[in-house]
Amino acid sequence: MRSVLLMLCVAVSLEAAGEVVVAGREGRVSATVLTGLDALPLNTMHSWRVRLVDSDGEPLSGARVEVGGGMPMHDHGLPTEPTATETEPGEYRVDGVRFHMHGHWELTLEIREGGGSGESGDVDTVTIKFEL
Ligand SMILES: [Cu+2]
Repeated sequence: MRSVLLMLCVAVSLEAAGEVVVAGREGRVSATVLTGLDALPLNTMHSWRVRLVDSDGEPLSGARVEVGGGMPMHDHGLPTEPTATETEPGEYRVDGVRFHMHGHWELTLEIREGGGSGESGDVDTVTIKFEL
């Protein structure tokens, strides 16, 4: 099982204008990072913009997105607790992002069904990998 999971590596491809498309681990969601990953600021609070679509390419609206991540090689998480807010259908703004050192980082979006409270189904997890 573990080897299967490892083979389902996140596919990252470059799109036009520095946009990066990352497929979710389960293949149910695709995230387009609209914020240029090649010009991220160091030690500065900033926001990301991410567009989420479902497997049919339709905007994924109303999802609850939990943001995590860190530096896996340093075994530490993010120095802040970013939050995601939907600004238009399928487009989410991640606020409160700050990276405090150069190196290899990952930002993880755990995407769950929105609406209602309490338990709701996991939809997919997107891991965005980049160098700072
Ligand atoms: Cu580190």
